[in-house]
Amino acid sequence: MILIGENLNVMSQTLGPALRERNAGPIEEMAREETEAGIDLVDLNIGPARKGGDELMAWVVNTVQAVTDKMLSLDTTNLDAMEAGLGVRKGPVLINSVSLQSSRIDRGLELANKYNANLIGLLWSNEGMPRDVNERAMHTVDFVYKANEAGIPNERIWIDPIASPISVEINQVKACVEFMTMLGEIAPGCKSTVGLSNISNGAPDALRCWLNRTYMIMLMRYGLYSAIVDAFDKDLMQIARGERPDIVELVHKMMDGEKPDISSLPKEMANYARTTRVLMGESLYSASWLEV
Ligand code: THG
Repeated sequence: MILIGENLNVMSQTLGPALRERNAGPIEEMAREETEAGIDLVDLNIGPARKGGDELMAWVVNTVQAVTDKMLSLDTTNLDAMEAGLGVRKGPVLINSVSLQSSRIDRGLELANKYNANLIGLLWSNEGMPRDVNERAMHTVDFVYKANEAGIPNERIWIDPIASPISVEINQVKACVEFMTMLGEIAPGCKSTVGLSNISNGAPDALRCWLNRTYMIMLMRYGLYSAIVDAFDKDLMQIARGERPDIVELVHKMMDGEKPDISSLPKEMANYARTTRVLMGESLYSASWLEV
């Protein structure tokens, strides 16, 4: 699995001000720490950055590429900022992201072509969030067709089906898993990615990691290529690196219909088993799902 570190973002209470003040120290430190934690790409999330986004993105790219050799993922909806970052980038790069919205897709694809970049195809359209697995499939076909027409081969496209919080709708959680089973057929050669922490948005902080890790394992079963993750969740990193086959086996067997006796499992395994049941929609999500 290719891991994209989510931690360098403008929502952060320390990094937000550092970005606005062009204070390089905390930004460099975060890029170094994510690199040491073992991520493969550093996501540079400057948000919508409507004012001065171009100058900001160029500054972040320069700041970060001075301290890490990792591939960079430029995360903004502002395509002027995207182009400014691409213009100063000296190594491989991922455009995060290009959506299907008619106001964005042509320019986004043009940038990917011009700068020979990889790109995340975000399945967000003029109508907003896809409603189910069928809309995700339709949007993927559209996106890949347009990208190919613009000269971008499938190998450079990473499709993101858009994970959404379990606290909002379990059917959307299931739709992304189902989508993963179809992607290889719909778009051969395309890669995949997903923002894992989205799934636990709104859940109590101490419990978010269980949802993030378990969802990753479920998507891994159908070949998830990469994920945007919390670089400092050590257990998640270990699972992604194949160092916890015991947990992966438990979750995958449950997806195949096995029903382990959860009360007889050790606490850690029981947590994964309970979380799997919630993410499969077999038991209701509540903020105390681990206790049930
Ligand atoms: N798909 C793609 N790109 C994405 C997302 C996606 N980029 C943004 C987001 N989703 C992934 N990045 C984050 C970054 C931070 C958090 C979640 C997802 C997060 N942060 C904590 C919080 O808000 O509580 C802590 C913030 C902090 O202090 O660092 O949850 O889906 N293509």
